[in-house]
Amino acid sequence: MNSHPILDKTIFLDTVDSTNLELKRRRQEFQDSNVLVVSDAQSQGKGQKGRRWESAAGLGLWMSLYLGGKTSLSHNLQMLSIYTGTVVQEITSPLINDDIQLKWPNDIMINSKKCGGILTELQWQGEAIVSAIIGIGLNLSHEKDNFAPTIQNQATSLKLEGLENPDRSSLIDAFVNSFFGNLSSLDDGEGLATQWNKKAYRMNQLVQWESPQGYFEGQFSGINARGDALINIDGKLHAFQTGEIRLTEPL
Ligand code: BT5
Repeated sequence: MNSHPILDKTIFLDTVDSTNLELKRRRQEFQDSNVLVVSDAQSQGKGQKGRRWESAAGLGLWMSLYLGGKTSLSHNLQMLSIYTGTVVQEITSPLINDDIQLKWPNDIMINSKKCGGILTELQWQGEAIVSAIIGIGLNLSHEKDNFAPTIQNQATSLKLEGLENPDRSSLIDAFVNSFFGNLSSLDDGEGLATQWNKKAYRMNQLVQWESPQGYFEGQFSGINARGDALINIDGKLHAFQTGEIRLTEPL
């Protein structure tokens, strides 16, 4: 791990298909730098597994961080997402009265509604990770009807949660300072897991769990030092690298 990696450049765009895609296209140009791209709007904001991320103009913080080779990337994808979630949690918590929670693997939750999401993608050369792109979407100024009807009951924004005037640029500054300032905590998987677990959504609660291995009900027991989700199913602890807690009411 480089002792003090820094952000080399920030690029502001009015609109783009996806800030993750923009960085992927421009990887040759950025080489081993660390670059942040922020866009007012995204026409094809991406979630995981080809899902769509609503990214209307001026309503949110839509940005992606490219980490070139200067920042040693010996970490797994899960831990980069986990770390990024704790950073977003930390910088947003002081702004509102409610608890901001982290839903495995990559959601920012307030009052059981989704306020943000993280999409981390790694670029490989053979066995080595050569760069990472971490996309962060955070809903800032949405009113309820700014969201598509299909997600109105499960999405929220900082404004809807009581922050009168969310300020995008101070959030960007806070994110960059905290992300690069605490990067060494990525080397301490146990510590990071402990920190994440304190803020975990549905911790120690019964959850419905959907994964490639099947559909389960069990008690969510946080994450381990690799960022795997731990689910207690019939008294036995299982570690999952993929899967999702279904966004339904508590059982
Ligand atoms: C995520 O995916 O939560 C990752 C979202 C990452 C978005 C950022 S924005 C900057 C960067 N550039 C990109 O193109 N992407 C990243 P996932 O867990 O798959 O959640 C997607 C699901 O969340 C959708 O299927 C909807 O149900 C819901 N959703 C879509 N837009 C939303 C929004 N703005 N707020 C809350 N929920 C939303």
